[in-house]
Amino acid sequence: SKKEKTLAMIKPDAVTKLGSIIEAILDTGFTITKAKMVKLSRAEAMDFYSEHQSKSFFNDLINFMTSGPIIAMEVIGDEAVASWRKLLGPTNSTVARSDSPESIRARFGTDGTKNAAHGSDSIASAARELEFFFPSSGGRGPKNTATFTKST
Ligand code: YYY
Ligand code: MG
Repeated sequence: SKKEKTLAMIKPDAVTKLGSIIEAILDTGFTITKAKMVKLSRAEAMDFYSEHQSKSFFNDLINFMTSGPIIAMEVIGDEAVASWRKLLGPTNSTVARSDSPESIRARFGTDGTKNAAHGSDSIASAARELEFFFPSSGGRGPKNTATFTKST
């Protein structure tokens, strides 16, 4: 069992479901080690999703991702990258509702763009995306780390 870190991000269509999504994350056995709510600027959203800049859906994606607050979390667990994406379900929430009805995107997402949450697609992406939201040169404010996990 190799522990990995991944970025779990709740998108604007599902921020009000924070409680239920945290419950699902903890019930799956993950530990949450960082959390932050922010509203992304267009430049920030375009940077975060730069791999998709040439795609036809890019503008819709950026409009959606800047439409309201998002909540970023660092999540740790066994094979967390793949395991969190499995819990997320298929990219398209409509597909998720038929193929993986218990998944986060099935339960809380809207459609092919508004799909409730994000998960890093590799260990390298996770490192980049965690640094995007939680820079290691952290600026001002409290510095002690904290974690929570489900007590069994
Ligand atoms: O990694 P994942 O989020 O499951 O999908 P990606 O292919 O990386 O696409 C990123 C993001 O873009 C997706 O979560 C929704 C949106 N999107 C879209 O609006 N339309 C598509 N046809 C594909 C993706
Ligand atoms: Mg992706």
